[in-house]
Amino acid sequence: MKRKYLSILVCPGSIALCLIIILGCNSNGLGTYSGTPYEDSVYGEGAQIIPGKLQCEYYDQGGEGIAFHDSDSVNSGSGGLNKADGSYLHEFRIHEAVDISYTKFQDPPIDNTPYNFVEQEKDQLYVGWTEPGEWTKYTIHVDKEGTYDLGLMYTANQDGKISFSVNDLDVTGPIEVPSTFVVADTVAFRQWHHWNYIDKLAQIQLKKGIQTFTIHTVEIGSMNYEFVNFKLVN
Ligand SMILES: [Ca+2]
Ligand SMILES: [Ca+2]
Repeated sequence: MKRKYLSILVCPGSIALCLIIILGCNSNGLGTYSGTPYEDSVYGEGAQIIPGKLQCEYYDQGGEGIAFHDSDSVNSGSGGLNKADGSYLHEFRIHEAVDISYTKFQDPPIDNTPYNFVEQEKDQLYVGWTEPGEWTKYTIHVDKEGTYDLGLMYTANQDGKISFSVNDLDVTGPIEVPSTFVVADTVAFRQWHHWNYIDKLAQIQLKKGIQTFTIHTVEIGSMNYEFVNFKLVN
């Protein structure tokens, strides 16, 4: 909910009315940002709590240019690769442009190959089909002020680069994300499905309270983002 304030001051010694118009002061403390935490019938906890795991698929509500930027207007995962069938996993944010899929454990394997660098779980939603210039934004509730290591659960078809912003300020610059390509895997599409976790991709400072966090795909893309772990180090 937005509150707008209009203050009119009569300046001493002047016939002019000084109008101080403070527009767009959002009651959530995020200035002019109009996005809101994601919620649906399964997830209703509001802003994601830090420290903890930030689920990449729960980027804010608010649409293109506000809560995310995507290169096209369709979801290549939900309703695309994963045909609409009434299920939560196949229809998750189906009408939004951000491309979302989920980890599939099956035979023959997809996300459950021996080529995973770390153990992964099934049915984990993730943001995929990423391209340079795309981003997703999250309202976060930072419970403890301090220094945080950021860990990333991801796949990368090639070496890529991402960056992170807090309250729209770039706090990391471009960060290299190592490829998870495995030559020994001869199934071409699975080069997007070798999961890896880096526990200290970046280190950032966070103040306590409600703020925004943004994941930017900077170079190459073709990365899948499952979650970002915020670990308080001091
Ligand atoms: Ca898309
Ligand atoms: Ca996830």
